Amino acid sequence: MAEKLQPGKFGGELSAAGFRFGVVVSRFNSFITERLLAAAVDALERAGADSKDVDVVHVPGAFELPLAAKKLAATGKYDALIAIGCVLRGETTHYDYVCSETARGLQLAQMDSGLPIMFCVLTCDTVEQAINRAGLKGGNKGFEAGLAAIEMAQLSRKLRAAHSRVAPAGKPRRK
Ligand code: INI
Repeated sequence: MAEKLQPGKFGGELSAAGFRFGVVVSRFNSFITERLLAAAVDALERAGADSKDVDVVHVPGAFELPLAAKKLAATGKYDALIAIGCVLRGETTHYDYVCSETARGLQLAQMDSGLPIMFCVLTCDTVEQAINRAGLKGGNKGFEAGLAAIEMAQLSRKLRAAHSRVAPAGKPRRK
């Protein structure tokens, strides 16, 4: 059934059926990242994504997430990506560089490609803080990222459809 769009009111539902997702996950601090990954995939599949429509790519550390995400986006195969990492503060300033460049790189990849990329990178002072966000007191940020990916995939599809209805490619509608 054709979906009715109300002018100026768009939202993304939480059904993942028919969408394709890519998950990029860092092996650094894998005790945490594998729990985030399991929860993200669980969210996608519980919402109806087919397991063959969810690809998982591992990279060494969080710093490598942006390039892998950019390359996945360039395949044109996915409706949304999820980038998963865990950066823990150490004794030096290394943490700050890894955090800021990972966030900056992922946002750049997202804006350059136009593909939604979820930022599921924990940036914590302690292991305890990370554990709490990977399935303990603070819930699981991987599950939240899975839901956000579905919502953004849905929203992107709707906005694309709405845009192609009101403005044929290359002919922006004038007021
Ligand atoms: N990578 C992480 O994902 N988390 C960390 O906590 C971390 N620390 O603390 O060093 C980390 N470093 C590795 C980095 O992401 C790169 O893989 C490495 O520098 C090679 O480019």
